[in-house]
Amino acid sequence: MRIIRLVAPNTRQALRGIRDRLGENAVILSSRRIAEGVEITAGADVAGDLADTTETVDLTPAAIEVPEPAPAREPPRVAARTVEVPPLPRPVVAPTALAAEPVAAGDAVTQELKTLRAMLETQLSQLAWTDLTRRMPVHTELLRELSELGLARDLAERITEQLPADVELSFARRFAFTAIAQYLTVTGERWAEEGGRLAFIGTTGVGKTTSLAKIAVRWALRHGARELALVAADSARIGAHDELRALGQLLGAAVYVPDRFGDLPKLLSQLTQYRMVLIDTPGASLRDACFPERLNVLSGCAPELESVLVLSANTQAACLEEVVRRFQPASPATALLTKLDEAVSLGGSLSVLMRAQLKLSYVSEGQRVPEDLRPARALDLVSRAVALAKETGANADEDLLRRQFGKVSHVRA
Ligand SMILES: Nc1nc2c(ncn2[C@@H]2O[C@H](COP(=O)(O)OP(=O)(O)OP(=O)(O)O)[C@@H](O)[C@H]2O)c(=O)[nH]1
Ligand SMILES: [Mg+2]
Repeated sequence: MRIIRLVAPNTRQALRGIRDRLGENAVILSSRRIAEGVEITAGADVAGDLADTTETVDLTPAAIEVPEPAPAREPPRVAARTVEVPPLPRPVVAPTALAAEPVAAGDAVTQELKTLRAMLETQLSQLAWTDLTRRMPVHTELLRELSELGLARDLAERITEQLPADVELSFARRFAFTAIAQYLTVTGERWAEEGGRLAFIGTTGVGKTTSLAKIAVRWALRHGARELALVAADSARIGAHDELRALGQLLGAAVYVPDRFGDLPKLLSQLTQYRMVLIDTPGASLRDACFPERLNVLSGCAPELESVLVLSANTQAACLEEVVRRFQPASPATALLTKLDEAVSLGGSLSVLMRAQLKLSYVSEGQRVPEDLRPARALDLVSRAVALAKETGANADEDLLRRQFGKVSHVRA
């Protein structure tokens, strides 16, 4: 590798100097401000005599010899015959549109610097990832496999960093899967034994009412319906009340319909004789004006009322993160994961649960009531995530891996 330590009055000149000497593939190894301006050390893989050389370049005005000005010469005479200049091609964009957004010179430089910086960062992370792959092949293989499960980057890093340097891949895998299972908290069959006051909350169509029905039937099969009450608090969807009335009738359970969502606290205080109270809430569109108000009502009923955040496993992890954030005011401590049967990857949803420290109660994997519901078991879910990745042939993109984990390896280096 050819290494150059370059001093220049400013970053722009320093970067240009580096690019001129080392080319587009230069990688910044360090940079710092000094009294003369900036000092950047960069390297690039070059062949020939310059390979494995180190050089110091000083571009500050004091270091550069200013050549004597050349003696003034007669300006060259332009030939008398006129030169034919071809007409400019017609602009593709209307001139007014061009004039509307003039690019200031400063902006252009800033933009160029940003591009250059992004390019250099990408190259640095690529170099660092390649280096880590060579030095710690088991760790990088594990990072790749965890990415293929859909596990979030920070969790994959946290797990991999705990492994010793000379570890075998089979041990590393077992360690990682056990770690994920430990980070994932599950409630077990707490509700089925003790009952509770549960409000099923979540965005539209995720399976709130279906999951409520599954839990109601399971409770009725185990304890009978005498101590079971269903509360139809979804007045947003046509037919939502009827669904719950029909379920109540089928099970022989009491059904209550509050006039307004805000009446929930009062209604709950009247339902003390029931060991299991299951509340169906409207599917929340996050932009709905009533949404924050409903969350306030629910949080006002805590801790007697437990808000259960229903999340669909076939939703992108970034969307799930957003949903968890938006429902935070209702302080849900528990989640229920639906539509596992429709998910193509599970690591993302599990990462969201782990990050938010939401305890997972049940998982739902189909529409059948009550069959397609089972208590969440952490190791089963990890196995399921692995099986799904194999089934779908998930393949971590090499470029993405470099960009994601290159920085980690740089820190380790
Ligand atoms: N494949 C699959 N479908 C499910 C699952 N859970 C629920 N569904 C289906 O998803 C659709 C919506 O379910 P609902 O229970 O009505 O969802 P919701 O959250 O109550 O919907 P809104 O009240 O409209 O917000 C229905 O067709 C359910 O049968 C599941 O685990 N897997
Ligand atoms: Mg519903």
